[in-house]
Parts: sequence; C-alpha cells; structure tokens
Amino acid sequence: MRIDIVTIFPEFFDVLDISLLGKARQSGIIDLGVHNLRDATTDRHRTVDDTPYGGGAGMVMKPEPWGETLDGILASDSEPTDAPGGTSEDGPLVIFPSPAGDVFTQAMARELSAEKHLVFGCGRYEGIDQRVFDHTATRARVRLVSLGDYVLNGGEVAVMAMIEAIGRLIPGVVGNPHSLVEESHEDGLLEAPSYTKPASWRGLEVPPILLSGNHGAIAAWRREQQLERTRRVRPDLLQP
Ligand code: 6GU
Repeated sequence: MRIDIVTIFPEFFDVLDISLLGKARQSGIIDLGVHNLRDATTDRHRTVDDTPYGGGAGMVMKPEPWGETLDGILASDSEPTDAPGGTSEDGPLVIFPSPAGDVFTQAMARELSAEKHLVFGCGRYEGIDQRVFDHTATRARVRLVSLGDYVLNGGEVAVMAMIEAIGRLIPGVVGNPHSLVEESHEDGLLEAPSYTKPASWRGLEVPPILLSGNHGAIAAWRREQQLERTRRVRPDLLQP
C-alpha cells in the first residue's frame, strides 16, 4: 500500500520508522511519503494560514499550498482516475482527519486496509479552506474521518492512530494473522483478559480453567468473559 501524508509537522511521523510499521516499510509492504505543506509555499514566511472570511476566531489553512501538494501526490498515482468525478475505486482515497467526519472504527480500518493508495491531509488551526475538499473531490474519493468525540489540535495524532490500525491489517504486517482475530472489536466484543506464567503471582491466581487443557471449556469461558466485559463497559456495542 502507498501512503502519503501532508502535514506541517513532517518530523512527527519519524516514529513510523520503528516497530511493526517500520518493518513493513523495510519489506516494501508499505510505501510511505511524508510531505511538508510548507514546501509548497512561495512567500518568505512559508505561510500556510490566514484569517477567516466572515470573521471569527482562529486561522484557516490557505488553499494554494494544499492544491500544489495534492497535485503532485495525485499526479504520481499510476491508476488513472477516469471515472466520473474522478472517483475511480482503484484510484487514491484522500482522508482528511476531522472531528466533523465519520467516526473511525475497526470496520473502517479493515475497509481502508484494502486500499492501494491512501492520502492523509493533516489540518491545523481552525481547519482547511472548504474549497480544498471540494476540489479534491473532483479528482479523487474524499472522506472526512474523526477519531471520536473530542478535540485535538490537529490531524497528526489522529492520522498516526489510523495508520497504525490500518497498517497492522495489511497481510504480512502482523507476523501471526491469528493474533488479529482474537482482539477487541474484531468480533464486535471486547477481548477476554489474558494471563501468562507464573500461575500464582502476589497472591493472585490465574483462573484454573485456563490451566485445564480443556480447549472447548476455555473457549466458552473466554466468550463469557467477553460478553460480561462488553455488557459492563460498552453496552452500546451490544445494541442491534
Ligand atoms: Cl480526526 N482531528 C482533530 N483535529 N480532532 C479530532 C479528530 C480529528 N478526531 C477527534 N478529534
């Protein structure tokens, strides 16, 4: 998968060199490009924002640097976006992290992990000039995606979370694919508690069923733990 990130804080994404995602990049499963929005500015101060038309607090990101940067990224995509409105299913999908977007879920991460080319546009300040979204939507699929109902200063942390959730679902990124299926949210429930050796630690015992060797009984116990935990912590997940 090709991933491009547009940001005014490119160093923020240096951590993608390490860990699981770093390995996936080294092995060529993920091809990452980080673009500094300020490289597309032409003034001495490398200005990316300006005051909002109509007044109001804060600053709005100017459209020109976004247009320039996205032109370069979208032109480099080998898949022609020849569908009406530039929305070919095979072309790039441009994601703008925004608290006004669809809420990011495990199901969305799985869907996005099947894409060939994701472009993340990290906004700062009070947002990006609306015409950037409108123009981009004439030549690519565009989605606004939110991490949840709270406010971040910019899209960078959200994009980092999304890339981690998406990246680990790409075949070959996580060594043992079985470890993906027993996790919270994969089956719509929270995961069961897990234990390792020693069997007794500081007076706390591992539930005896897990030492029984009875795999059927263990699976049933885990399922019951998942249901109990989900009922208690996230009853909303059990609503039809
Ligand atoms: Cl995706 N961006 C920002 N700036 N704030 C958020 C968010 C995203 N998701 C929740 N809050």
